[in-house]
Amino acid sequence: MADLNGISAALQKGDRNTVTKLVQQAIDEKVSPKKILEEGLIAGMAIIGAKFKKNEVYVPEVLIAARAMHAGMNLLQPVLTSSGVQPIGKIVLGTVKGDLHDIGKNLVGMMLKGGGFQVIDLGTDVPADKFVASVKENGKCVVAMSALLTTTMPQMRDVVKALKAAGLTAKVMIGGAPVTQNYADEIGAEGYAADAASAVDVAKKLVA
Ligand code: B1M
Repeated sequence: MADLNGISAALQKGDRNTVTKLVQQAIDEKVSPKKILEEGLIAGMAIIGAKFKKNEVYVPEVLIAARAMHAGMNLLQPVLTSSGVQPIGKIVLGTVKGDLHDIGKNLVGMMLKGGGFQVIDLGTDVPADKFVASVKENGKCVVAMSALLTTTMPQMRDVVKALKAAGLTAKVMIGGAPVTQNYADEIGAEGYAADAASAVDVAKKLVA
């Protein structure tokens, strides 16, 4: 019988072989892909996110859990697509222009995917016009920016301005080691998250 709790538990351990086996078994038993996603993969990732927030697990554990999540998602994706399950929102994610740090950004992306979002990852060193073009292309979405350098933080303000100048109403959330809630307020970004797990909560509020 399909073992959704087992999927969640294996994902938390970063055991991608077991995740793969149990997800395939659930698919074969015709369990709804939405149920496998929500009660297996997303449930496991939510627990990892909560533990990460409380410093009960660290970056390596989150990365191996995310790798297991990807293994499960790879099997689930075609079934999800054919059964019409929609993501809860779209996120255009990137590290701002001049900044090559992507470890935190990637973690945020993985947690957002784990939280049920579709993530369009523009990579690092992303100029304002690329964010703008992606929002135009993807329609309703949240723009999520990461910056690790005090010298690149001002790029976030430029992106907010560029979105406004282009007449786009996409909400913006920001994060990264030097970034603060005060800075988000100052530049008119609607959301700020201190870590990858909180980023999921903030993104959910912004699409609500
Ligand atoms: Co760079 N670097 N680095 N670096 N680097 C820092 C950031 C620095 C603090 C080191 C130091 O001096 N103590 C310093 C910045 C100083 C400052 O501006 N205040 C620094 C510097 C100066 C530089 C260079 C300028 C060095 C040089 O060349 N002279 C250079 C700049 C290159 C560039 O970007 N143009 C540079 C280069 C590099 C490497 C390429 C070597 C490498 C990056 C590799 C990579 O990312 N692929 C690197 C690294 C690894 C670091 C440190 C050591 C680690 C960063 C990291 O990945 N942390 C870092 C020192 C440190 O932080 N201890 C440092 C782990 C990661 C999980 O955390 O990214 O903070 P973090 O993400 C967190 C949160 O911030 C948050 O969630 C994540 C998970 O909880 N978060 C978000 C991040 N983005 C978010 C977005 C959100 C929400 C939350 O919403 C959208």
